[in-house]
Amino acid sequence: MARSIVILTGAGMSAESGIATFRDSDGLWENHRPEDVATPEAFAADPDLVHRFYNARRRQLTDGVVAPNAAHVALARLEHELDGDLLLVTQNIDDLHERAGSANVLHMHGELLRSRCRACDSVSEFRGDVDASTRCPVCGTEGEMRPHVVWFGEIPLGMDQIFTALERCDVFAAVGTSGNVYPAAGFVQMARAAGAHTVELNLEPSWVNTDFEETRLGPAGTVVPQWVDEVLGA
Ligand code: BJW
Repeated sequence: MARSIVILTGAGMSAESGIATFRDSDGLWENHRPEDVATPEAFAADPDLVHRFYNARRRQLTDGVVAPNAAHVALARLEHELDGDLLLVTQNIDDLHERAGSANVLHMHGELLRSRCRACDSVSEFRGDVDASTRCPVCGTEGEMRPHVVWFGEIPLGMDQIFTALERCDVFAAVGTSGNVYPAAGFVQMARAAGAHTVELNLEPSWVNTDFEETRLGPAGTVVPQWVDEVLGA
């Protein structure tokens, strides 16, 4: 029977690829307070600090060291072999889902390899460092480029498409996300209200774990391929 699946991924998805999560003890925000780097106000107050934070993370993506792990590969396989449709909504700004072969990926919190011009609102691919003197490749304005990411207080991307998919799905799975940040943390409730089966795959139960009908605990690189085998075998 054809099925409709929505998968939400978070930082835990990429942890085994060597990309730090946000809130774990060795996470990205051990060294940076969120309000210092992940708000529009922080960027306005200290653009150099924010550019340095994102430049370092961008270099990690482009220096050839990080690569998709078994969980990314399994979700790409699920998309291609499923008799039905799959929307992969990721909160991650890395490109590891695409590198693993996933095609229907929605980056609701933006993408690290793209930058946005605050003067003309264009979004351009940027693989190198960005700083206060970077020119917009579209309008030529200097000093108005910012990371194409969604900070606290900003509206996540693709919400209409996500809400429509959640209303129609019959399976909703969340992988490696702590359930701290909304609206993503509320997707499970929307999917359940629409009648979907809901499953959490995580190293530890998330803040919204009790909203899920099923939980599978373990590293994403182990539990996601097992779950995908079961879904495709069913
Ligand atoms: C493993 C693993 C392994 C480890 N295997 N698992 C009060 C109440 C409710 C909401 C609000 C409120 N006050 C304000 C709000 C809204 C606010 C919000 O949620 N604030 C909270 C702090 C309360 N949200 C917003 O402002 C959002 N916008 C918004 O709401 O607009 C209004 C609107 C919505 C909808 C329609 C229309 C209008 C914007 C949020 C933007 C978040 N941005 C960031 C930064 C992005 C750029 C960047 O990457 O730098 O997104 S913050 C950061 O958190 C990042 C992440 O995507 C996001 C979620 O983090 P994630 O992925 O869950 O990571 P961690 O570290 O928290 O968890 C890791 C998990 O992995 C853990 O569970 C581990 O167990 C697990 N793990 N290793 C499997 N090997």
